[in-house]
Amino acid sequence: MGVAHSSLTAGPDPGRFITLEGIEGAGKSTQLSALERLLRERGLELVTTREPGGSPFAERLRALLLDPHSNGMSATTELLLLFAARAEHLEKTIRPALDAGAWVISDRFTDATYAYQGGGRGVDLASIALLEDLVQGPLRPDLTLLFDLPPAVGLARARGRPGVVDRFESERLSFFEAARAVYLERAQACPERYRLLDASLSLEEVRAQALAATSDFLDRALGGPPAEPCP
Ligand code: T5A
Repeated sequence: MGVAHSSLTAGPDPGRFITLEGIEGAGKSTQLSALERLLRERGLELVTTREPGGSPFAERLRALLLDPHSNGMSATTELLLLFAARAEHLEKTIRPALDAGAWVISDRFTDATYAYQGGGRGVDLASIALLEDLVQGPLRPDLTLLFDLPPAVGLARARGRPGVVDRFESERLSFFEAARAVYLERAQACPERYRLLDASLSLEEVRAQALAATSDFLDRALGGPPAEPCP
């Protein structure tokens, strides 16, 4: 997916923020176009975006973060670069869209930091929470679709594609096992926000689950104000 794209006009309802999460090869990017179609068919203005990245400068930080030549970067440097990219992404793309009444779907957001840097790299989760508050204020996703599958299956899919294996994809299996565990813990702690999808199934079955979860959320969201976010 490229940098964010949109057509913005103010709507009467506040925009909602949807994130797609899961380990490598879970199928998030593949299913994004079906979700996009669903929202547009319901007449919603929509911005699709991704992390790391989603604004011009954040995309430059993404290139640094994914480059295999950046190996050896300390976990703290990686964490701060991710939140620097997120600050840009929020300021240049996400907040303007939500403020204009558009809906936003982001392929990854801060849950990925808890999973990869917290679970995978062992960064203290409280430090991540501090940066989250600093950079985001109270903003949290309204809905998170967690594409869950065994890391071995996801990695086989991701590494089976042509092209260079990026810095994260070349991590060991235990890194992704730890990331998955954090994702699942977070989803369990906040069932109001997360929808857990079985991403090990076929493309069509995963799509059906993603569309059903989003459709259900749409019905509730269009009928009332946003729910209180989990802390
Ligand atoms: N990161 C990111 C952090 O460490 N911390 C952070 O805070 C953030 C925001 C981003 C990297 O940055 C890290 C995490 C990532 O490692 P990326 O390239 O954007 O790098 O990584 P991903 O988002 O993981 O992208 P992937 O492409 O690997 O995963 P997707 O999008 O979940 O998978 P997708 O849709 O591209 O599918 C992968 C392959 O599997 C096939 C597809 O056709 C494709 O070939 N596939 C299926 N095959 C069979 N059955 C299905 N159900 C399938 N679904 C997809």
